[in-house]
Amino acid sequence: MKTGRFIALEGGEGAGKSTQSRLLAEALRRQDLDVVTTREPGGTPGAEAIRALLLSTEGEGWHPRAEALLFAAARSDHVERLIRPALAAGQWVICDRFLDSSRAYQGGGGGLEDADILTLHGIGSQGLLPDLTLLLEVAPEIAAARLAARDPDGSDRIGGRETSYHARVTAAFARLAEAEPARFARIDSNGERDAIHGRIMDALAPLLEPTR
Ligand code: T5A
Repeated sequence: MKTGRFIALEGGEGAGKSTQSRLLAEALRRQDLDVVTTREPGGTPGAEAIRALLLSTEGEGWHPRAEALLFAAARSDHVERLIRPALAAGQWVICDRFLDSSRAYQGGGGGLEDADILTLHGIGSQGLLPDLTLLLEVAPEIAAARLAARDPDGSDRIGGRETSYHARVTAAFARLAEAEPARFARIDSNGERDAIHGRIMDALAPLLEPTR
């Protein structure tokens, strides 16, 4: 069976994940690779419906455990219906957020046990992991300035959280990357888009080598 490559981009809000996903997909397509871009929560109709529930500002909000279940359910549908079939067809899947967002946000930010989040991932997605996880790391004030420039008064249920929550998320991402250096590449994501893209292509070089 042909197998593609699975690349996830992770990091806090405003780190530039969507921007860099797009630039990466364009670069890989220029190398004649078959590329699918997708995102979490979302990526399939069912998972996008769950995304709408998660991001809604109506009602009482979700407890971290309920949130973790919803993210895992969305991911399960996404993996089953989009990611695994694309990989089996030999496509490169570039995913804006994946499992490590649950580990950093619901775990690091929300206080859930990492083992519990991994258990949910085992049940929902049979433990699928990316071949490479690009952790985009940016100074908080730079991320905040980017988000303010894009959307001066925007805030949703998930994004609109206090500074200490985001600090815990950032620290959790760093711990995850330190624990699995073979799966993670930490990308300095301050500065210009093209310079960051260059760092990402450098990190991806070992994966591209066998396909040339
Ligand atoms: N979540 C998600 C969980 O809690 N658990 C989970 O399991 C999962 C999967 C998702 C929320 O859900 C949470 C995490 C999030 O809180 P979202 O709307 O998808 O919400 O939020 P983000 O993924 O964070 O998306 P953002 O758009 O906010 O951030 P990005 O994608 O990192 O940044 P991007 O590329 O959109 O850039 C932001 C702005 O900055 C500009 C862009 O043009 C854009 O305007 N920009 C730059 N400007 C200057 N220099 C650069 N180098 C720039 N790069 C980008």
